[in-house]
Amino acid sequence: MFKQSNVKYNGKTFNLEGSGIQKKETRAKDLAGYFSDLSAYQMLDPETVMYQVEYQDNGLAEGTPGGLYFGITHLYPGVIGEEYYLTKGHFHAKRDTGEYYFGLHGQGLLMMTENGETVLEEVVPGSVHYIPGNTAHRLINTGAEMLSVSACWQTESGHDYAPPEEMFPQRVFRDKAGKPIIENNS
Ligand code: PAN
Ligand code: ZN
Repeated sequence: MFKQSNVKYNGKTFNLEGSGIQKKETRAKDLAGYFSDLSAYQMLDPETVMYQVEYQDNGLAEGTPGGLYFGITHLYPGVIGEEYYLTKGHFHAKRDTGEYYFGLHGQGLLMMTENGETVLEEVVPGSVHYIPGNTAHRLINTGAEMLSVSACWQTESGHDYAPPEEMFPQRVFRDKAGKPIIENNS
């Protein structure tokens, strides 16, 4: 029997379409403590949507062994002070579970930190990124457009949103030439 998948990726809008698509928005008010320039952060409307994650509800409860989830993150472009917009970032609650990210649109960085060592991979359309287990990971939008990145992770993984300064010892700012620079947390 031939059957069509009930979810499709739209390559023009970079969105998922079909049945069972869930959407989760993260707003400025959800990111208290994540940016270094507190006064610039406080000037932002707390309701500003910073990023959206859409994912297929495949019926598996988080924690189910053996399954996978598929989702797409859309991170808006911008800076707070001179620090680029970013996702919260997290460890997986089940630490030793990895994840794949795949760049769809825009330009950014994938920050990965394990044991205090940070790697920043450039995310562009078509780039494939393996995030090993035990590694805190977040996206940073260094471009002028929406950064859209798909992800596939285990249903068992869960998310551990540890305090950002415990996960990431470095930050990415826009320099005077408009290019990303890395700085250590002070
Ligand atoms: C991604 C992230 C997504 C949003 O799907 O959950 O990019 O980032 P935060 O969860 O850090 O807010 C993923 O890594 N899942 O495991
Ligand atoms: Zn993850």
